[in-house]
Amino acid sequence: MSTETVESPPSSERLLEAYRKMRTIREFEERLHVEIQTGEIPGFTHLYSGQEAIAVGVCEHLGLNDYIVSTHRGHGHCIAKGCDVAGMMHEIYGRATGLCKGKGGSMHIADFSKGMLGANAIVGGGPPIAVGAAIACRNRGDGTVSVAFAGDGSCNQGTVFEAMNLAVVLKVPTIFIYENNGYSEHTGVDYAVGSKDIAGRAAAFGMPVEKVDGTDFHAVYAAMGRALAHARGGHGPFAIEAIATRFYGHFEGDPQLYRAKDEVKRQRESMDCLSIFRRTATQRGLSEHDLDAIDADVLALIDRSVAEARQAPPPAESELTTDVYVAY
Ligand SMILES: Cc1ncc(C[n+]2csc(CCOP(=O)(O)OP(=O)(O)O)c2C)c(N)n1
Ligand SMILES: [Mg+2]
Repeated sequence: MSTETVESPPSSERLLEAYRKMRTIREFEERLHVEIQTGEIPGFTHLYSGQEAIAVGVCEHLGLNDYIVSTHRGHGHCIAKGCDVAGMMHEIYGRATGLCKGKGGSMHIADFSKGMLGANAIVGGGPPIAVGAAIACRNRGDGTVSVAFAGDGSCNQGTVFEAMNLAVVLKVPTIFIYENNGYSEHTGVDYAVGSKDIAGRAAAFGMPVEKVDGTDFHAVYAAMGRALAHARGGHGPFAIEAIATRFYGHFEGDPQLYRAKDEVKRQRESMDCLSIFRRTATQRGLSEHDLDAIDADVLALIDRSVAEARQAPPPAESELTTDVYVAY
């Protein structure tokens, strides 16, 4: 029987799985960045590249029955929670074979069978949903939790304040993950966040908080272990502020005139969670050979997913008005 607890350091198997997920997110995004320029992908797309250690450090702790609620920058959260990568690619291409039958696309992708309750185009829209899900978790009494991913921009939204307050008052197992990537659209955190202390805002509602380096998988994983022990133990919500950066613009096509000329280049050199992970991988018992093999597998998976998505049919016209309401 495994003696692994939420607070144990990750096993080698888990580290390899975490690396696979982070690499999958990265290659998924790098490939989308290229494919979007062909004009074949409809709708708006926000890339997660650079923030992979956050989604994976958090979700590696979660089971199938735990919930996550995502943001408009949701591909990484989906992959980390175990959504089918090809199904996601088909969805983003708007194909009938996609996770949401091609009707959701990048910003409304969801897979309830994996506990992924949806991306969300409303900034600050996720935390209230996560608190609702956590009420269900608590009522079932099965130890499950919900996680709300939210950007630094959402920390100025009233919905997030209300959700945090309610989570504390009702003592429900929600873990709020503030992903501080330095920008809300084109506005810097330094300008837009009055207190400059995002985690401190969550603390003010009466929950424990931690601030971590979001480019370090191990730091995120350890903090999430402590958050989960707290939430699963019936002690109520917990918040983590994870600091990282995004390697692309706010949306695909953003000219990024608000960033210094070589900012992204410097960040790719010093804040790449995959390079940071690989730097200490051998000391943690992983082999370069295994990591290289994962890289090759992932590239093949992404190639296959794109090729198949291109060939797949769009939703039929007769499907236009189905799936508008949930059937109970
Ligand atoms: C309620 C609401 N206000 C404004 C917007 C427009 N908008 C879309 S994304 C975004 C920035 C969000 O920034 P952040 O929360 O930091 O997430 P990031 O894009 O950095 O991942 C804004 C203002 C929106 N979608 N919803
Ligand atoms: Mg942001």
